[in-house]
Formats: sequence, structure tokens, C-alpha cells
Amino acid sequence: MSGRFITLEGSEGAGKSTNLEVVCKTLVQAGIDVYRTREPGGTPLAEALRKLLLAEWDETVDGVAELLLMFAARRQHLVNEIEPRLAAGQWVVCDRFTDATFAYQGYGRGLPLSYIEALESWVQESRRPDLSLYLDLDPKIGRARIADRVQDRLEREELMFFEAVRQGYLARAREQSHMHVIDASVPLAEVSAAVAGVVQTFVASQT
Ligand code: T5A
Repeated sequence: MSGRFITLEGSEGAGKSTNLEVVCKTLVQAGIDVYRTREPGGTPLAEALRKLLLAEWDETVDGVAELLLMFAARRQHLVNEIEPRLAAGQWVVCDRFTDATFAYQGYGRGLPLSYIEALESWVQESRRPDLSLYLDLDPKIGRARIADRVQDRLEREELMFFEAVRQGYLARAREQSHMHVIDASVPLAEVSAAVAGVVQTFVASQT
């Protein structure tokens, strides 16, 4: 049996990295062989593209150029890591995937969603996440949580950008049955319990 593809989404500081551990631990406890990865990134070339995408440049980074780099990294990641592992029966847990592109490049940058839909079909063929957990948080709270970190190019965007990103995720969640919204404003233990609960229900539905 082929594996399942689970993604974790959220805006800056929502707790994705922290809760990715919870997703993996819940799956391992259920006896599932898990591979953990992230986007942009996940292969040497895709990680190099990540560095370019998050770096500051002495020029404006064009939104379409940013979108194409995201999908170039995604294609490399899918072909070299994600697809072979799913085919071998491993479950893949990925920190962000194409729902992030809809939210950041579509709603945040204002690029036509039709560009993203076209690239999604071309680059991913029929591959879509089986389950995506979206950690929803007011971007003001998220920013405060990561205020002591060195900020990358995307993290330095205006609050308005992150408010549009949040609306984008919420719009996707209303339309896409694979997406589950989790309130990330409550204490971490409660968020993690909700994450584990959704994952356990999903696992039970697959057997
Ligand atoms: N991107 C990505 C696009 O624009 N398009 C795309 O297609 C893709 C795939 C890199 C960037 O790329 C963009 C989006 C991003 O800007 P990233 O590194 O995955 O993506 O994203 P970041 O959001 O930068 O990851 P962070 O590590 O900053 O955020 P997390 O993972 O959400 O936050 P985390 O878990 O590190 O938690 C932050 C802090 O909050 C605390 C944690 O302990 C930690 O200190 N915390 C809580 N505190 C109180 N209550 C809670 N419930 C808490 N949960 C966590």
C-alpha cells in the first residue's frame, strides 16, 4: 500500500515546527514509518533554492519569479524524495506545501490563483496532500512569538501581507476538504492535543 502525504501549514510563529514533532510522534506511536521533510527544501538543490528565496537582494524580487522558484524546488523535492517514499509505503510529513503557495504568493503577493493552479497541475500531476493541518493565528501574535529571531526576507513583510496570507489559508480551508483548521492561539499543550487528535482520526480512517 502506498504511503500518505501529510502537510503542516500556518503563518510565521504559528507553531508548525513545534507541532511537526507531534504529528511524527503520533504516527510513529501508531506503528507508521514516517519521513519528515520541509518546503521550500528537502533535497540539496531545493535547499539551495530555499536559501535564495529567503535571502535579501539589492533588487525587487518579482512575484512570478518567486512563484517559479517555489515550484522548481517543489518539483525536485517531489521527484527525488516524496514520490519514491510514498510509493515504497512510507508516510511523508512535510512542513508546508502548495497550500502555502496559494496563501503567500496568491493571497499575500496578489498573483492570479490560476497561475498557481496551472503550476500545481503541471509540477505535481495528481499529487495532493491527503491531510493538511493549518495552524491558524492572528499574525500579530505570531510575530511577537518570533520577535527575537533574525528575520528572513519573507518574515520582514508588512503585517498587511500576513493578514492576507491568513485570509488565503482560511479561504482554502473552506474549499479544500484535506485542510483542517486548528486554533493556534491557545496554549501549546492544547494545540498539540488538537493536532494529535486530528492525526489519530485520520490514521483510523485509513485502516
Ligand atoms: N513560503 C513557503 C512561501 O512563500 N510559499 C511556499 O510555497 C512555501 C512552501 C519559509 C518561508 O517560505 C514561505 C513561507 C515562509 O515565510 P518556514 O521556515 O517553514 O517557511 O516558515 P516559518 O513560518 O518561518 O517557520 P517558523 O519556524 O518561523 O514558524 P513556526 O514553525 O510556525 O513556529 P515555531 O514552531 O518555531 O514556534 C515559534 C515560537 O512560538 C512558540 C514556540 O515555542 C516558538 O518559540 N509557540 C507558542 N507559544 C505560545 N503558545 C503556543 N501555542 C505556541 N506554539 C508555538
